[in-house]
Amino acid sequence: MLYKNYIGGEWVDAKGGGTFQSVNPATGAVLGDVALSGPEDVNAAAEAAASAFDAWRKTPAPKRGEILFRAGEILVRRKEELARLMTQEMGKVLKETRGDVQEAIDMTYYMAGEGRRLFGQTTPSELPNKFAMSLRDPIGVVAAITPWNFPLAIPTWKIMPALIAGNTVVFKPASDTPILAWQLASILEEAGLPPGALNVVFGPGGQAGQALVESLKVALVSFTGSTAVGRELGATASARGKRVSLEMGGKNAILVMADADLELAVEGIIWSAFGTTGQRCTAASRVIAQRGIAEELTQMIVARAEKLRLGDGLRADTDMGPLINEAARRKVHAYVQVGQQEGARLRAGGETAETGELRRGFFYKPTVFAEVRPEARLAQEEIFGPVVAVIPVDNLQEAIAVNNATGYGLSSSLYTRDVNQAFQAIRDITTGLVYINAGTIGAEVHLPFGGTRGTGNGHREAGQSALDIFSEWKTVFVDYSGRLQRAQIDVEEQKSQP
Ligand code: UN1
Repeated sequence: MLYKNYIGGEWVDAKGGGTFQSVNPATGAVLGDVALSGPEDVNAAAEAAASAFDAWRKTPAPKRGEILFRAGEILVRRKEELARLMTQEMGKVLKETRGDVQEAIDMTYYMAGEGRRLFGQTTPSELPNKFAMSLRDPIGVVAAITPWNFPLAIPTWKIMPALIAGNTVVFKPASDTPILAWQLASILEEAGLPPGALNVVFGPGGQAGQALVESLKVALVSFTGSTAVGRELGATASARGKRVSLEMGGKNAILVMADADLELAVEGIIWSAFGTTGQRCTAASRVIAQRGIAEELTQMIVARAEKLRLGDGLRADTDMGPLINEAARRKVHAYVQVGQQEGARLRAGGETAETGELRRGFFYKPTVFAEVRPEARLAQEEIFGPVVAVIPVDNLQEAIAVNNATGYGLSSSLYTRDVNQAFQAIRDITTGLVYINAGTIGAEVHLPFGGTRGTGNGHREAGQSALDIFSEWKTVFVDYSGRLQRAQIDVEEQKSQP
């Protein structure tokens, strides 16, 4: 099947006629051909979004919400089918792709409900016979540029709040997962979204993404992906005066204190480090362990990591799927070599997994390094694969200092039974997400999501904060006094009157 672009409510070929393939990373099977878009296609999509904007912003927000509710219902009905398709397109195991679809459902329903809220403020004016309030206005055409690791969830984090706030959207999904993006667009079409409110262009970032960020029709760029690409897109967009929201890399840590429930901590570590094959921006790639228990904890992690079954995520007995592509596998292996050169001790994995059926996919063994120095590249740079580095420290203060000392700031977790230590950590950790006695992954859609330092640029997706990205505050004063009232000045004069 050929998956076409969706522009102005029509499914259309790329203007240049080119296509690329979507491939199953576990088996190498080709799943479909996809329109390969260039600047012309992107401009047509941005044009369609701009034309649809006026009617969409004037559609009452509760009506916009009804369309989102219907989309949510379709997602619910098709959950299992979409999860299976997602496992085939990006490799993560079925229970995780079900979670991804569920996150998309949750976000869609949550933002549908916002159609009847979108609250502003009303507040007394400082002057008599004057009314003051704030309203949310849409911004215009939103470019949503999304990664492949959450092929449905992350697009909904951007598209649903953008739409409910009255913006129109050009969606450029990662070229590793176009089919799930196509499905999302067709679900919104079926739900009754008017033509042009959402447009989709497929293709690699270098061509399609770049043109989108440069388009004069686009008012806002919302990007999730690598820090290197995000910074570049952000600079291009900012130079053109666009609003930019960036959600980028992570180097997340799980801090384990000597008093912690180690069994529980290991559960959290295995799930956070090797879930999605370590390909989450929230993945735990560092374990910062108090010295007394560091070796015991490492042994427990190694024992569990070695038992993980690699394979096709569609199989019920698979624990960990492949990496997304060969380039990703090469990058992971290069970091393993860096770790060894840096003197870290390789305790598990460290090589591709190529026995039997695994030869067909991009598999890499769950990898554990021990005695890693906090400043080592292995402990500082985002690997985006199944590699975890154990860093020994003396106490909580040192653990927090090591945790905070990277160029990223997304998620941290602390395992302890000591409530005082837990609250100290909550106070002193400088990442956007903090978990106590849970791993680094597991964000919920109605709370702010995002990070500090190289992870973001100060915005938070999800929760109410998502609406702040996708709307502009308009402050309104209505003076019904029938005379000129001067704010600040007349107040002073009233005070000085006897
Ligand atoms: C991401 O990895 O880009 O908390 C997002 C989590 C998920 C979202 C991750 N709910 O890991």
